[in-house]
Amino acid sequence: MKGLKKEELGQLAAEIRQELVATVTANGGHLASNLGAVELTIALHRVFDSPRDKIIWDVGHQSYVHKLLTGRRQRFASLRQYGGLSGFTSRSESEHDPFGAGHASTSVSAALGMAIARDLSGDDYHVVAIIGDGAITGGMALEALNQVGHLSSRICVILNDNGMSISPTVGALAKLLSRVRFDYRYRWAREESKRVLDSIPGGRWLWQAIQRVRNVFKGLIMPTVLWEELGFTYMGPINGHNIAELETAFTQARDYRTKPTFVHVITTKGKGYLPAEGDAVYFHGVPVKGASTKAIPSYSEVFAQTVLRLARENPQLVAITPAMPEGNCLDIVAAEFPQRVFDVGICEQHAVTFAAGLATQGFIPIVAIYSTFLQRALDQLIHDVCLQDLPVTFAIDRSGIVGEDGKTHQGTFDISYLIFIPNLIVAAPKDENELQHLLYTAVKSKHPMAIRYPRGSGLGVELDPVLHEIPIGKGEIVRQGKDVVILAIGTTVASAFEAAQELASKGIEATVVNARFAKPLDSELIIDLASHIKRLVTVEENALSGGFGNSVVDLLQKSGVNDIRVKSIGIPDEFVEQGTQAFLRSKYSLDAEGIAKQVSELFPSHQ
Ligand SMILES: Cc1ncc(C[n+]2csc(CCOP(=O)(O)OP(=O)(O)O)c2C)c(N)n1
Repeated sequence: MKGLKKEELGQLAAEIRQELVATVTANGGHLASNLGAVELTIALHRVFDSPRDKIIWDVGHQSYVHKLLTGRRQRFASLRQYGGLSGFTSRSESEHDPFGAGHASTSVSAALGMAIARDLSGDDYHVVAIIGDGAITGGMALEALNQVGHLSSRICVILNDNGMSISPTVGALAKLLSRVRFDYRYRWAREESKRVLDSIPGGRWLWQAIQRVRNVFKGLIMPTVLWEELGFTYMGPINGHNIAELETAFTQARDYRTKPTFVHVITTKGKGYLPAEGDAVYFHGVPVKGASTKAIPSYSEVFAQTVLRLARENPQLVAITPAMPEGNCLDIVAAEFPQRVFDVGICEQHAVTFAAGLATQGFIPIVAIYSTFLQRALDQLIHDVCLQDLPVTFAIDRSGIVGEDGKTHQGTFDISYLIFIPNLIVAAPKDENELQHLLYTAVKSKHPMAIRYPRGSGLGVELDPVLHEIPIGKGEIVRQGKDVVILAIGTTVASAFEAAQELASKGIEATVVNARFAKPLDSELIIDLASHIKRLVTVEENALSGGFGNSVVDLLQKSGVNDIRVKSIGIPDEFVEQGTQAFLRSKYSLDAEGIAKQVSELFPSHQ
C-alpha cells in the first residue's frame, strides 16, 4: 500500500468500504465507526511503520480497516465468528495489534507505557494512540493525557472526532469539540472567501485585515488552546477524509520530536455508505444478518418500560447510563423524562458515584450498566455505594454470555465480583416478568441492589400488570422431584426446567429451584432440599470461581450438610471466546441438553 500512487488511494478506500459493508452487514459489528476511519487508517499506515511503530486503537471497534491492511484480509470473512478474527484489537491475533482492547479509554495510558518503555530501553519507534471523541471523555483517557503532558513524552494522540459516541457524544468536552468542528466548517468558508477576495482589486488587503483581527481572537474562538495548555502540540482540525491532508499532518506529528502531539481529525461516522451516514446510531453496531427479529421484547426493553412506569409513579426516581442509552433502552425513558435520565458519557466510575450522591439526598437512582463495564467501577460500588448502604439499584444488562463481541465483553464475572460486597443484594430474574418485579423490589428496598439479566429477548412470558415486591433472599420451587435438586439462577432456570423434563423421560425426577438471589441465598430452602434429596446441581451463567455455586457449597459446608453430591455448572476459569450465544451456552453445558447430560452423570445406572 505504501507504494501506491496518490491517485490510486481513492480506489483503495472505495474497495475497503465495499468489503466492510459486505462483511459487517453479514457478520454484524461496528460498521459506521469503521467506514468513518478508512482514509485515516490508510494515511496512518502510509506514514507510520507498523509493527515497529506502535499503533494503538482505543476500544478497538474501529480497527477493521487496520486489520484489512495488516495481513488479515483473507480471514476477514470470519470476523466475530467462533475461532475467527476478533471484532477488536488483540495481541494474539497480529503483531500489528500491540495492545488488545474492547473497553474504552485505555489507548493513551497504554501508549504512554510503551513510549516510556521505548525511552528507558533507548529505542526510537513511534507510538500512536487513536481515540474517538466518545472515548476521550472517559476518565482514564483524561488521567493519561494529564501524565503525558507532565512527562512530555513523545507520543502522538490522534483524536478521531465524529461528534458521536454510540449516541451523540455528551458533556462539556464534547461541546468544546463541536465548536472546533464548527470552526472546521468555518475554515472551508474562509478559504472560499479568500479565493473570492483575491480575485477582486484591493481584496488581498481586506483579507489581511480580517486575518489580523481573527488572530487576536483565535484563543477565544478556537478551543484548541486546551490541548496546548495540557502540554501537547496541537495540529488540526484536519479533514479526516482527505488522505493527502492526513498524511501531511501525521508526517509533521511523527517528525516532531520534542513534545507530545495531538492531531485533531474530523470524520463523518458511516462515511461513504448512505444508510450509515444517515443513521450512525443504528449502524454503530449492526446485528448479525438474519438475527432473530422476534416480536418478544428484549430484557432491556422490559427493564426500560418498568423504569418508565416507576418514574411516572415516583418523581424521586432517576436513571443513569454511561453512554449506552440505546443499548439499555433508557432512551425510552429519556423521551418522557429528559430531566431524570442522565447519559454521563463513557464514565462508569463517575456514573456509580454520581448515583451515590443522588441517593444521599433521598433520590432513587437506577444505574443501567453492562456487566462487563461495571467491572470498571468496582471500587465506587464498594466504597461509595455499599459501604454507606445507599439505595442505588444496579440494572446489570448483558450479564452472562453476550456472544460475538467475545472475550472483552462477556458478562461472566458479575456474580463473583458482587457477592463478596457487604450490604449488597444480588438478584437475577428467571424471566422478563420477574425482572419487573425485582426492579420494583429494588427501588423499594432502601439498600443497594444489583439485578443481572442477559442480552437478547425475554422468554415471551406474560407481564403482570401490577408490580409486587419479591421477598429478599427467597427462591421458589418451580418443579418437584425426588432424585436431584437443580438450583438455577437467572435465565438458566428455564433451561434447567427443560432439562428436568428431559431427565424425567430417563426416570430421573428433578426438583428445580429458581434461586432468584445469589445474595442473600435462600439458605433455609437450600439446606432443607439438600439434606433430603442428597444430590444437588447448581447452574449459573457466570464464572464458577467465586460464583453462585461456590457460595452454595460454602453454605452447605458451614451448615454441616456434608453427605451429599454436589456439582456446579458454569464458566470454568477462562475467558469466553466469541461465538453465538446458543453455541457458547451449549459449549459450557448451559443449555437444556447440557444440563440434562451433566445431571444424568450423577446417575450412572440411568446413562
Ligand atoms: C468502558 C466502556 N464503556 C462502554 C463501551 C461501549 N462503547 C463501545 S464504542 C463506544 C463509543 C465510542 O465512541 P468514540 O470513541 O467516539 O468512537 P466512534 O465509534 O464514534 O468512532 C461505546 C460507548 C466500551 N467499549 N467500553
